[in-house]
Amino acid sequence: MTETVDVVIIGAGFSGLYATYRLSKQYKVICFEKGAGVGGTWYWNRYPGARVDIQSVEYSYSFDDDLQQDWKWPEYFSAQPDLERYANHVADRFNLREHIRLSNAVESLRFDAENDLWEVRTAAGDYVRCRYIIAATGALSIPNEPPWPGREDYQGVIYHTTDWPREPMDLSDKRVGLIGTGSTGVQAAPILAEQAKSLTVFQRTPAYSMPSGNRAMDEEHERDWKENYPERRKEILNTWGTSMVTYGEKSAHECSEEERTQVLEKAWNSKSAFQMQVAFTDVMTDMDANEVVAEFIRNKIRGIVDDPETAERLCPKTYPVGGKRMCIDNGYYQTFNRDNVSLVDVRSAPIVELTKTGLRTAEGEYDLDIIVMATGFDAVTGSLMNMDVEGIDGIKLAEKWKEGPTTYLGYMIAGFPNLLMVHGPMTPGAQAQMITSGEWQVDYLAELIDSMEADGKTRVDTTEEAEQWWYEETQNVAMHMVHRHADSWYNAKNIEGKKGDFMIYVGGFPRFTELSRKAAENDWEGFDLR
Ligand code: NA7
Repeated sequence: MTETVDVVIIGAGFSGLYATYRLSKQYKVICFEKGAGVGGTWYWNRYPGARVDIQSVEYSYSFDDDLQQDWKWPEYFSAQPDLERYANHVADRFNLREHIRLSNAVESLRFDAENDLWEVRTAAGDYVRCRYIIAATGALSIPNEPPWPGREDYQGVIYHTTDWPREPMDLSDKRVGLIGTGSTGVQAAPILAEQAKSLTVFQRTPAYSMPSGNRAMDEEHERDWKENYPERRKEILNTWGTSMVTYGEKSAHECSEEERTQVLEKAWNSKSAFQMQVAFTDVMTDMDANEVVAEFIRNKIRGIVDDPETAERLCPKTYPVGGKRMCIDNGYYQTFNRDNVSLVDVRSAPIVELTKTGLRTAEGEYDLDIIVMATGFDAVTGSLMNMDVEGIDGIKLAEKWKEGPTTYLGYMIAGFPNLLMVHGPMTPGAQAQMITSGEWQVDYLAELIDSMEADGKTRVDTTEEAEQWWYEETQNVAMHMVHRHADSWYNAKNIEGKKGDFMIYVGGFPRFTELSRKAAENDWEGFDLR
């Protein structure tokens, strides 16, 4: 039997859940989710230490005041189980489950241009026709596992952090190897070090990280936020990263040594990585100003880590602060003072292969019972590219994007009408706090659908000119930012062979929303409505 609905939403993560809530009020909606539960990122990522790196009072939904007043976050920075519990609570509280089909990954999408309908086929055998697709497929869902040879010979166990088993594991007699020191590796290392017999951290590029200062939520802090939510949520939308910061008013160059230290000490203890990036007016645009912050962090590392050689190896020196995601940790650098932890530099001596008993780098062999890959993701485009998506005239998305993605404002792809994306390529992505910025994008797309319905339109596409304009804006804005001096998943340089254009819009959330609003107010300029 063929079902026909108005909207198919792909993904029941935080954006997909909100899209389901928002759109099911007026339209017939189905939300397909690959996982067996809701929560997206917070359903999958259950590795030891998994925790949000933005304060939970901010990293939470704003759409319903009763929800934000009722919900109690146990800690400043919630751990994965609390975030998953929150996602489930929202699904239950707003009766979203009647629209959601779990363990049901979308495999293919085909546009039927005669009828302006999408045909959706899923792994569980569902076949649905719908007028609109909202792809809330997540920026970080397809794991990146470098193709080292010898994997089949290795007799231990390999886990990518995003596929961590649900059952508790006893690591007390295990020699664990952790590859990768991004946000994930930095969170996992302290816990793995406590639980395992030994931990060897294989580091290619050291992270800049600052202490989260996480602790149990104190009542005063919670009350203060709950009393001021309406104004704070508005204010957040006007910040560069949709997260509360106090903008520095001076350039780093204008400050005395003493002033610099004062400002940076305050930022270091602010519980916000974004605060380090705005401590001075020019941290993210001027490499010399950035270096002031970088050296401050290096000195912190030198002060924490006992062994000077290890400390120096942990100091990032090849890219600017904030050029890739700055980490916020719970005792990461202190971990290297433990007797059972060692650090191996795989920049100078890369990993060559996995062996029967562990792995081999260009300099030596390491025996490991478990290898933990905290090696990141085929980010931003991976999840959509993994589906078979066919637009007008049989054009395949994988073909269109083979050199890298192009989109209009991150919402649409020319030749793929009525396919709308949340956190799509060339949106601010993780350069903004993703729940609030996701809600904003869902509201924008809902407004587009509502206006089409009101005007009797059945098709919205975009043009290659509009895509080209947004491509240039995205690349140009990055050329003014220090991000251009770092290889990261923002510019696809984390995956070998990718072109290296910016896939994340680093011009700040306010500029992104301003340009989005301008398009809407200009009769949906750049969108081709029929
Ligand atoms: P990231 O930030 O992409 O980090 C991946 C890490 O894995 C990073 O340290 C990489 O080193 C390392 N990596 C990747 N490939 C290799 C190879 N071949 N050899 C050695 N090391 C490697 O992913 P995360 O999961 O930590 O964080 C993703 C996002 O989650 C984060 O941005 C936040 O938004 C939350 P590299 O730096 O590439 O040299």
